[in-house]
Amino acid sequence: MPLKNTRAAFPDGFLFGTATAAYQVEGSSFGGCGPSHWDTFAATPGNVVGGENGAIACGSYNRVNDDLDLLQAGNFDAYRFSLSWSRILPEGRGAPNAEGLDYYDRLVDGALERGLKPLATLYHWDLPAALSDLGGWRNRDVADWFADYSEVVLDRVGDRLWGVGTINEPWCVSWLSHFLGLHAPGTRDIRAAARAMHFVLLAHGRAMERMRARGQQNLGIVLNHEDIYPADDSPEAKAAATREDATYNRWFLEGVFRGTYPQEALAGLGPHMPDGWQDDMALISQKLDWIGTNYYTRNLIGPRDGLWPATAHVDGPLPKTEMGWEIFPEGLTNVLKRVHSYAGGIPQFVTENGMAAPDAVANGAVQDDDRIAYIDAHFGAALAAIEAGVPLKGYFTWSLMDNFEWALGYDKRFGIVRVDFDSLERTPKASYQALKAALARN
Ligand code: IFM
Repeated sequence: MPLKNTRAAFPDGFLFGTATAAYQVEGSSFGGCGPSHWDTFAATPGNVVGGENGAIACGSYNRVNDDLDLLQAGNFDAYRFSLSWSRILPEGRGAPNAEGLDYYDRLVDGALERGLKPLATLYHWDLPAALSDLGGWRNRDVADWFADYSEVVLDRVGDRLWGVGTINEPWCVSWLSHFLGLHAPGTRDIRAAARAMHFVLLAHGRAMERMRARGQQNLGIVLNHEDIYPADDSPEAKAAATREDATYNRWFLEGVFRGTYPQEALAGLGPHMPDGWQDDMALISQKLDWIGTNYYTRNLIGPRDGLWPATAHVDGPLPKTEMGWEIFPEGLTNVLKRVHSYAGGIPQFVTENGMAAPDAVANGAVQDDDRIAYIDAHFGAALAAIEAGVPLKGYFTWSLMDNFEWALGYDKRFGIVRVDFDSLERTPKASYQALKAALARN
């Protein structure tokens, strides 16, 4: 099944890539990587489906050239990957792990040799356990630890990176992990959440400042957004959707682009914020070179009895992915336009978009037409955003390959390449072949 929207439909120079994250693909047991809070969270019963973890994952640590070959053969232009803080600094600070830095050196050189632009994410969730012991994202010092780590990375590979993103999905780092408790460190505490919501952006700001001072180019951050709607016409549902939107979307957009936080979020988080947080907002809202948007779904929200924020997800009627997420491509257009209204003229990227699907294997092949249709529809939505004036410059499919889907273990497959988690063999799916054909440069 071919894609209707091909490279030819996009402006010249539009970048197509795929995205992965260190803990999800590398294998944290290889190469002198230190323990991260994901290793310990996963070792705690009940946190991850099947008691799984990222110790082996896709074994990319030992197969990075194979993975880069797949990207090159798939006609992609760029690779968005993350570096593991705990692989580079096993104690979070102090002496670097030479093997870990060598690995990223090989990764970056290997990408460039294949004509792929390396877009590095500095933090995609694998906080060193030693820093978690010190309070992790609840401790203001995390901003300096992160900035120091960013310098260790750039000392080694900064000269060859096409671009750098500081943090992936700060909502997940803070709210999902410290308020909802669904990701590491699994905390459910409003004071922890308020601090993490602020310190994750402070860490972004501190690292930006440090990277700018050394002349590093093309710096941004990756925010995740949902297109949020009231579940019905009632004033209660509207107010609940506004509260949800304030914590999920506006906190990060307003923080990064305006140096403010929304009142609807401060109504709950304000009493738990660290003293003097207002003084950090200029650093948090310094100039960016680009903004990344991760988009998967819309979210219908209704009210819930009880404590702030008193919101509840309401099951919607649209077809859903394996994650139970409604498929709503228009939401990508909406979200990109909204980001543009905050970000002005800076380049925008879809840094993640994709779907988990049941992926039946027949004669060793995966005919994932549902994923092809999803990607094609979202390409269409990206084109609609460009048509509407959004300076969208690239799109990264999540993900290059099936990988460790965090609390859902290896159950949910997002890859355009299938991974057999026993043999670690990679098999391109029909979606990979469809993208390869659509992205061919004629
Ligand atoms: O797998 C994750 C990724 O790490 C961050 N964004 C969403 C993806 C799918 O859940």
